[in-house]
Amino acid sequence: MHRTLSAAGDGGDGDDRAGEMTTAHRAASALANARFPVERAGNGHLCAGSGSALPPDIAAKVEDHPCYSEEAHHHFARMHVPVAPACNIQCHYCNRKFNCASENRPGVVSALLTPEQALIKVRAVAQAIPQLSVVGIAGPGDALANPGPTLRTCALIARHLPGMKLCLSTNGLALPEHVEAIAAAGVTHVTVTVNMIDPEVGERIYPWIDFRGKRYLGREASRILSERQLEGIALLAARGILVKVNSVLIPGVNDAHLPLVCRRVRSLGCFIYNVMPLVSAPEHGTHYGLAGQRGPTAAELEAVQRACGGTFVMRHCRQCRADAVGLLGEDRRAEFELSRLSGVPDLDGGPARELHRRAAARQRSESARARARAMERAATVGALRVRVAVATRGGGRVNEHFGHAREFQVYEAGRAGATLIGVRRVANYCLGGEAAEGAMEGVLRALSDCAAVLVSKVGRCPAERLRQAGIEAVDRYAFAFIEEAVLAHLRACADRGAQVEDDDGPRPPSVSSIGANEDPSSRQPP
Ligand code: CLF
Ligand code: SF4
Repeated sequence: MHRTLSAAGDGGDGDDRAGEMTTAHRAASALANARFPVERAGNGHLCAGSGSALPPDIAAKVEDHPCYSEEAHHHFARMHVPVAPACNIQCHYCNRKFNCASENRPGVVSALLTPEQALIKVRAVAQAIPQLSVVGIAGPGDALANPGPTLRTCALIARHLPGMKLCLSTNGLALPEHVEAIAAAGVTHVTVTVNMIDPEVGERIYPWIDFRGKRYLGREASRILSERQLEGIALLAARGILVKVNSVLIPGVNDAHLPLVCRRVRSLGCFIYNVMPLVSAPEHGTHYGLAGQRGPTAAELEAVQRACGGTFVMRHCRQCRADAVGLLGEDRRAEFELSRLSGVPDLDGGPARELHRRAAARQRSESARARARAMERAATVGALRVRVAVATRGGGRVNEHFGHAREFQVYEAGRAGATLIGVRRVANYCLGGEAAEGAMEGVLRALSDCAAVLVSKVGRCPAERLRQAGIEAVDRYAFAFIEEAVLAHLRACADRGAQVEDDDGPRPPSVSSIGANEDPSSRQPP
């Protein structure tokens, strides 16, 4: 089991991932950072806030994009419009579904939209959700295998909602010849899925591609695909479009290969790299699902992310559906089904978005000050490190009840700061006042490497179940900023003389959990 509370060696700090970089990786990193010098804040954020090292034009692209900035994802929402049904390749992990309401994975939608329908939906969402900052086209097929609908949708949104960011996701096969059209359509962010740079690995992922009117199989298909992907990434970067690369982690197929992929795409100007765990189950009907290919464990995912290194790697991806709506981790698509939208709204919600933007900026400044104060207090914890889960429903605060949480954000804290490790999805424990015992088992499994879970509220029964599993339920930081709370918990662990834990060692003693019914407004900031 991963250590939950541990002593780091010399140099152990809040972001020792950077210390794992090889010389070659440093060189690649230096090259990429020469183009996009990401601020390496102690908290591990890709940060475009005040004092950022990012050039202003890049900072403007990053600061409110929930996928390109970890911090922004607490405050800003995205939506996907499913206008791209076709695909020009086959991935062994893909089975697209166009009328599925239940599966929560990429390639799945409730209904396809025309570009005109997409515009109606975007305007409706923009009016209702002031956090909306970006509209993406992420399938359910490939955005650039459907260039007509994709580019027309972008043009319509750019014309009617000029401040909205436009984002595409593609497998990259048709990318090189579309870079200029993408830029002309106002697209500022493109994600390319790159699962390999070696055709020998690729032939275990892609059975075929369709390229210039011909079907290619096996290794030849992967060679062409890889060349096109890498060429497209370099062209995008040269054109000033921010590039994110997604890689699907497939245990036993490309897990050892992904650090090479990461280095290569970074050397070409990729801005941020995202390792996504394979989603594989027989009921999905994919080749891998039916063949029994498993997805990675949380520990395996984390190991590959660490091998890829540092703050370059995204940790907050939610593997969205192609019709997702809301904050990452939030699912509001049912509110905006086309059949519910009566006519085109007259307003685009611009004033409300601007108000939200200002409020978010104030919150982020306040959070940064709180983090700085908490880091000062945590500076003397020595080598102590602690891993905790956090229940949040947005705003960057510990503000979700334990029983309502559908996911937990897992942080690791040390004297140099708090770093997001990943997001663990769960079934929520509380169903209309009834406890779901099966869900509790899932939560305990998902948080088995955490010493504590920070929540806004927790009942006595679940708190006791957690305690028996060695996980402390802590509600004393309710409504505090997340990193402030995580660092305050680290400080509390140090203050009570927590013992360094090794794999066979004792669990830490319980940190006080103020009564579940206490009025949060009466609390002192941690
Ligand atoms: Fe959508 Fe992707 Fe644009 Fe984001 S999602 S097209 S970059 S606006 Fe984000 Fe969703 Fe992860 Fe994608 S959380 S799956 S990284
Ligand atoms: Fe499916 Fe995307 Fe692969 Fe096409 S590129 S087969 S849509 S996962």
